[in-house]
Amino acid sequence: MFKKGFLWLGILLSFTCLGQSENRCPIIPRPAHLETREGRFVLSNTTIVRIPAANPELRTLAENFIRQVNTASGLTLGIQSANESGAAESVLTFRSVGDTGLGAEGYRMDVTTRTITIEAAQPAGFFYAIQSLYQLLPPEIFSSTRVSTAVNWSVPACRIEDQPRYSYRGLHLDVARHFFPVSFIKKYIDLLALHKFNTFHWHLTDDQGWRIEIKKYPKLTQVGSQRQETLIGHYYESDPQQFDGKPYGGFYTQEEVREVVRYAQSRYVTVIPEIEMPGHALAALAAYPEYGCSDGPYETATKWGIFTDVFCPYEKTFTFLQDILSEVMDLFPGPYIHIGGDECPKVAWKRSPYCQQLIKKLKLKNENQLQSYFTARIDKFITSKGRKMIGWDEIMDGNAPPIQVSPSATVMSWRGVEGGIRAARLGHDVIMTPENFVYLDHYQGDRAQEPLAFGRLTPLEETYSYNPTPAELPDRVQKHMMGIQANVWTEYLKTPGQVEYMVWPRAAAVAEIAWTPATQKSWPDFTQRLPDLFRRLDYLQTTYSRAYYAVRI
Ligand code: TNX
Repeated sequence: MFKKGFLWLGILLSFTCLGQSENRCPIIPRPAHLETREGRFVLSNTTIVRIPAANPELRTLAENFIRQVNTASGLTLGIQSANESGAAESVLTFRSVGDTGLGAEGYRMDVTTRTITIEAAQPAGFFYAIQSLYQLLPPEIFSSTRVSTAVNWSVPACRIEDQPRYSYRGLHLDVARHFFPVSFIKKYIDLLALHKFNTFHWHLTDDQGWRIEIKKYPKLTQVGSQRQETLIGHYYESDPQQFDGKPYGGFYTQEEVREVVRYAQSRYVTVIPEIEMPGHALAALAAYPEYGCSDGPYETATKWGIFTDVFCPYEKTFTFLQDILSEVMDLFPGPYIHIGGDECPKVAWKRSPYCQQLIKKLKLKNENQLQSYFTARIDKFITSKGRKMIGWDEIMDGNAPPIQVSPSATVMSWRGVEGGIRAARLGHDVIMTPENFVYLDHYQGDRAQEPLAFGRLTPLEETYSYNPTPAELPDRVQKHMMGIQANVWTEYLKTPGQVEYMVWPRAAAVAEIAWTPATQKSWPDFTQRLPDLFRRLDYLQTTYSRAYYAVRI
């Protein structure tokens, strides 16, 4: 009797486990609330996608979903508007509701064996529901051609209520050190949207290249987008310096920029352009030397690092930069304009009689304050156009009387977390992007095994462990923490494949920090969903790193 009891318990347990392993929901980022149920919803040729009448935005979302499903599976899912009649056995319903209680990006999804019902208040919510639905389907769903093997095109029955932890969820890409074509930028945006990021930070200018066409100043791209050759190998270690000896260049036309912005918009991604000032400006100075403190000549940098030639705060420089920003604001409709502000050496300003006089005239204490003055003027200009300025945390370095950086400036905290916390205490909105956790140009595994990368080791688990708003931060600080962003600097990343290798899977860890409530975040659970991510990336023809399986530190 006792033995029989054990036998039944064993059978029952193995069934439950089987059920669980069949009905896994390997969504990244993990939803805020997820309940699995028994059974599966099977897609078939009789499945109908039912959408609200007269809602073109939802119709487009549904049609895109159907196109992808039909392409990969060879099925012929149909679409039906809510006002059309007709019964269907298996239905995926999009229901637009006034208020889900889950915010503008939230959604509810109910999957039974016969129906899938998605409810959201805004199109972005439907978009995120669809990204979850893709990830509940087999990874073959991401194939760009019809899959020839037998696949069970089904979704585990479950109930999801989802909404993001942070309103700002960003991924950055430096296209100045190395240039990447529009086709790759679009693929990058696709992947970030799939993981529910809503911001793409496009680092468009730096010492080594100016990558955006500005009509009023054509030399910025004619001269500044080109360099003579590129340093290969580490620049800060003792290796003998080597150059590849090849001219290098590239830039985006304004038409291409508009195309990227539109493409991102249709995936609910805002693009933030970054125009670096006053430092990281050599490529611009190579084109227009009159805006530097000496007469030049300057050359677009061929090495990596920080350069002492920066914009000089002449009146004519402000005019030049404001003209540039005006064109930039025409191209990028989003609320934010990023003006860099990082790593601006003060050597040239110290030597310049003009700067020294200006410091006296404005009663400033030092050159750091001169940078704050510079930033404050640019901020005023951007704000006057109805936009918001973002800068790296150095924009706060000279923030002391008589200079007050306007509290409307948003700060990206990259040199650790303290700068961000300090700025938030002063009432600035802050985006956390600390280099020790979310710099994806750092090594992710054993240096001996990994391709050349920047600085320290930041393995997947360390990235995953980051919490931008730990409970001990006071509420008045927390409320200014808008979210998180991972940065991808490309000194050592020449090809799309090399970029992807550094980004995935660490960006997936960042996505989970950005979206999933702290209580639902779980490293062991995340690692169980990794193989699913890798299979999806395989079908998406995206390179990724398996360093996690090798690193044990
Ligand atoms: C610092 S992060 C920089 C970049 C470099 C990066 C390398 C930041 C705002 N500035 O210019 O590419 O380090 O990790």
